[in-house]
Amino acid sequence: MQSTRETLEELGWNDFFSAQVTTQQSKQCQPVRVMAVHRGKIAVAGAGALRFISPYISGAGPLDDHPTVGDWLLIDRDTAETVCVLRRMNLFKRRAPGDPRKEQMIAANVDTLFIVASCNQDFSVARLERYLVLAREVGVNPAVVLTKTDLTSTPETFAAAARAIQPGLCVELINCRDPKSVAHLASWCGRGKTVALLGSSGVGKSTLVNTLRGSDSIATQAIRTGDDTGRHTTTVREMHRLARGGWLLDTPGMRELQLSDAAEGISEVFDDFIQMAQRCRFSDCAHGGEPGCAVQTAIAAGALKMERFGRWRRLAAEDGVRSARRSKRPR
Ligand SMILES: Nc1nc2c(ncn2[C@@H]2O[C@H](COP(=O)(O)OP(=O)(O)OP(=O)(O)O)[C@@H](O)[C@H]2O)c(=O)[nH]1
Ligand SMILES: [Mg+2]
Ligand SMILES: [Zn+2]
Repeated sequence: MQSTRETLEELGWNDFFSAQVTTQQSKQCQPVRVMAVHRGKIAVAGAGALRFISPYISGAGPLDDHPTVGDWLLIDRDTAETVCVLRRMNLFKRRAPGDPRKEQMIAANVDTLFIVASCNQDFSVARLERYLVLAREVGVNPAVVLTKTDLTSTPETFAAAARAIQPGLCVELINCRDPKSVAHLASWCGRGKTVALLGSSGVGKSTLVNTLRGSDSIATQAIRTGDDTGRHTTTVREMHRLARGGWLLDTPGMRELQLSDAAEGISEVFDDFIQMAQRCRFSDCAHGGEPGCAVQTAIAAGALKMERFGRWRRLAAEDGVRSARRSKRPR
């Protein structure tokens, strides 16, 4: 029989979380991790079996106080009511689709992010950059996982485009359906570690999780032939266990990833532009044709790419507008 501590550690428990629990709380409460978020209920696992509880916390305030997948909660030993969400190592959020004033939590307490995209006509550098900005902002180590290498004769072209986004970025090429091709990805996901998979619908997130687990328990579905986009098959954010002990967090494909308050992430991913902009003559240079603009000079000389400049401006403008709008909101 393994101890409670060992069971919790397999779920990702560590000193960061245990240090937050008071002696009083440890008598009355037990820690559990949110394994899945369903409509109106959450699945949690701890020292006991998996069970479903209400996501409701009495007295909870803003969105961040509520549980999301990957969270550690303290629940009452008698009533199973959630007492609190423990402070997170990290939290992935985005602007809620359809309502830019709201945020949506994606996942918490993630060790590695797999940014999943496929080697087909749905591939987009701009989209990869958005996910990468999110990972840098949140402070979680990312790897770009490019799928469907079996369906293209030029997988390296896709990999090169992804690698060009940021020096040192880890880019993996795989066929999700082939156990041999995906096996090495399991090394990111050791005992108690959580790897979250984010990406558009149809890129193969669930297929990858199934193959790594040697199972077909998660539903997958063929993509549309016209434009290679997916059919939004996965609807639940859910953690899946690997035999060797780690966790893969499968998520529903995102139509759009609208970032919120991501200035730091943007400046990390576009560090080449940030560095160059420091050499512009005017400190408030908008790089739109001002005299002495180092950015435009570098673009003209071919040292920086025009398309990348456009994407950087778009992300920065989007983030600036959002952050300004938010800071005006009454608290
Ligand atoms: N040939 C090939 N097909 C793949 C690969 N990865 C996924 N597929 C297929 O692509 C389709 C979509 O895969 P899913 O795993 O459902 O995609 P998903 O990212 O989970 O999509 P959502 O749940 O909608 O977000 C399925 O028919 C898979 O069999 C791959 O590497 N090669
Ligand atoms: Mg899926
Ligand atoms: Zn400039």
